[in-house]
Amino acid sequence: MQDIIKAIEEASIKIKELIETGDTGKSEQENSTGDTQLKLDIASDVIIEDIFKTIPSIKAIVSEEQEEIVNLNENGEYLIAYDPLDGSSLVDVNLSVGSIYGIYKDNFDAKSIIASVYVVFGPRVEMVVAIDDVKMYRLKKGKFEFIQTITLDEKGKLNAPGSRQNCWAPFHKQLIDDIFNDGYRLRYSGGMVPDLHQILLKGGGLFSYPGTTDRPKGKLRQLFEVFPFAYTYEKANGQAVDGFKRALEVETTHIHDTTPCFFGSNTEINRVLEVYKKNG
Ligand code: FDP
Repeated sequence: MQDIIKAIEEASIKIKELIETGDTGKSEQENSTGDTQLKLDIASDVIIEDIFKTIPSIKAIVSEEQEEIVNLNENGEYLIAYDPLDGSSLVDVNLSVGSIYGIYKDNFDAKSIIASVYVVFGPRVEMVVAIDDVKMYRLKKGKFEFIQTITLDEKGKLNAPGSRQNCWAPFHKQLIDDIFNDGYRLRYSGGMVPDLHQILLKGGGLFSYPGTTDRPKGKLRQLFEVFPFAYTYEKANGQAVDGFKRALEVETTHIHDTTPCFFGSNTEINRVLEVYKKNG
């Protein structure tokens, strides 16, 4: 596992350089979800794959930017699903973006996730590693230095409601309105990594990306985005659900499957579960 964390650190230093100097334009290609890939998405994917290929303990990898699983070492122990540069369309407006890594054993599914890492590229570069607990490191002079352990409070103050509001179910709209009416503040940049990082570091709140009339199964990808952050939130004493059950109980039938998802501290997630149980 330490080799994998080192590999992620190495890749992140290169991706930071790429973000600072690379072309933010579109490529000619689409990924399997139908998003037009940016040149930065493709270049960061290559950086990560090239480094993971040198690690003997990795059995196979799958990237959000690629159609298929790439088998690396038959006797390797770990499977890694990663989103090389989540929110990459925000680089041209100079907002924060991130990489997400889910580390699995045996299968690419929720039951098999054993660790998760994400890296935020903002004014600073920070890496958050969830194994038994959740530890944050910051890049300083070329090295990642331990900063703090992250734990969520029981209740937070932030509300980050994703997706198209005109496609929300009326009960979902009511839930979000009620949360704002209770005094929560809106915090939503459109980058999942910095938005979830903010809620983790400010003690709590709610990030939601529900099923909508245009996307009944949500937008966020299970293996690359939802399960890794669900693992992190649970290890930080928070919760992650699909509206009805733990996100880490959602079944995966295809590596690029999506799911509705809600991440937050206990008070807000219990509120989501109650409303969805009544209406869903
Ligand atoms: P993006 O499309 O820019 O890659 O991964 C999908 C994602 O960004 C998340 O980072 C972000 O939270 C979400 O989409 C934003 O979607 P909406 O604009 O639909 O809320």
